[in-house]
Amino acid sequence: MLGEVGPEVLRLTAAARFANGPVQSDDGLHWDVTALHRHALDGLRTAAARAPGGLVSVGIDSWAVDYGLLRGGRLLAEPFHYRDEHRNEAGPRQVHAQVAPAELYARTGLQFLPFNTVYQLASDARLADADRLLLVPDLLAHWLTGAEVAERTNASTTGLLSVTTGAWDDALIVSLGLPRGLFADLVDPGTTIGTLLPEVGEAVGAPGLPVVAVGSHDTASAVVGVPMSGDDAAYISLGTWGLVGLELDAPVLTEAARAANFTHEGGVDGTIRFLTNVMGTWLLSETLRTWGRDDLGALLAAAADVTRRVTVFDVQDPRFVAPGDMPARIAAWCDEHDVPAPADAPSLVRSIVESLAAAYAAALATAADLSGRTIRQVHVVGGGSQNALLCQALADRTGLPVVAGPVEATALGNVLVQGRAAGAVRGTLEDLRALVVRTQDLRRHEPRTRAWKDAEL
Ligand code: LRH
Repeated sequence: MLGEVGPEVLRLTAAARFANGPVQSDDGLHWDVTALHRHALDGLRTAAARAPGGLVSVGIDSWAVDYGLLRGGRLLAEPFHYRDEHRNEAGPRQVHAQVAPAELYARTGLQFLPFNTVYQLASDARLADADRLLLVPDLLAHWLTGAEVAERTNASTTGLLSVTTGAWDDALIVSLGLPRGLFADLVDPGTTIGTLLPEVGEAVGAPGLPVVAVGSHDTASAVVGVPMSGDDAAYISLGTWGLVGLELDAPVLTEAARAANFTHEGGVDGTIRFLTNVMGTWLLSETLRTWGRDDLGALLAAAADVTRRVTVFDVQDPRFVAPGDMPARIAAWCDEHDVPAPADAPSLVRSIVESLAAAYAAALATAADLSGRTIRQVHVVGGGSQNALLCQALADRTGLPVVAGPVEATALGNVLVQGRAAGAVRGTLEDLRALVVRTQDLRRHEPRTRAWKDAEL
């Protein structure tokens, strides 16, 4: 994405878009990060050619938890993909035999997700050959600059960072038998990681371009781009996941928070994302993939016309995490729970939408209970914010206004942090978000029910 940032300007144009799917190999599910790197360089070349006064900097973000293992600066193999059912079974068992889940939570504040980096490492045979671990954005930054760093927001998703100090938890790393030298020095968003290696700068037409750390965890950048203010707003960063929660400045490390699986991920400017991972648009995209269709808009329009009551199923059932035939899995869930399975495509899509909205409403209620905050407004950002049927269902189920947008919150959060580092904009997150409000298209969905929690969940 090419971004333009100034005191009254915040604009993005896409320089390149490309697919990014899992690749199945004998030893498990992988990412094709080499292809991502190639596409990213193509995008950078296009952006550099289009930027009127040349590029000022580049910042990298991606999904969290996944990593490349290197030896002597070279990647040993394509990174594993976190949606691998088999790997996700083995890791937690091994780690919990060494350190109890309650202790992990007390030290790191991280929700239990079977694919947190700490669990993936426990079952990674390549570890013995590696001398460096870099999370995906850090790996790309390494290829661009030669530097090896660990950007702090994304590092917080490894399960190896202390929630109290924000530093690597050395004692935990040692007690899990992991080599401390594997983990690079931490850097904060806004820091310059390095400049493009001469051959990279030549190839993309931007010699000497600085690579600046941003919230390299996509959700950290997305939350920078949430047009919220005050402490009564909640957000849902809605992509393949629905990341539902609040921004806090102090952790809530209670047993209730652990039981509800609420996490404390590191945010930009030392903020804490107190949220839980709920299923996201993955259910819809895998359903369409199974059907061989790509007309989500038409299906949502048909789903909006469904007047029969549809089944609300548990979108958090682990069976929905891995790639596969979602319509069959949803039907199996309904059979097992003695409820009617949706009979046709529009009903199934409506059932997914209502089930997601119900899960988000429940997670918002839990976030409010656990933090003691009152939620008066819900922001939905990311690709899923374009799903008006879902946003309205959420407004109706919570009884709260839902503000949808921006769609590209992650890219906006990324360029805002770069813009601030370059001195093009100033201020706190509150100021950056005010710029989002002044410049971006937002859509408001008013609730059609009376009050919070009145709606049937
Ligand atoms: C969203 C996301 C989320 C993580 C998951 C692995 O893209 O980064 O915040 O939990 O991917």
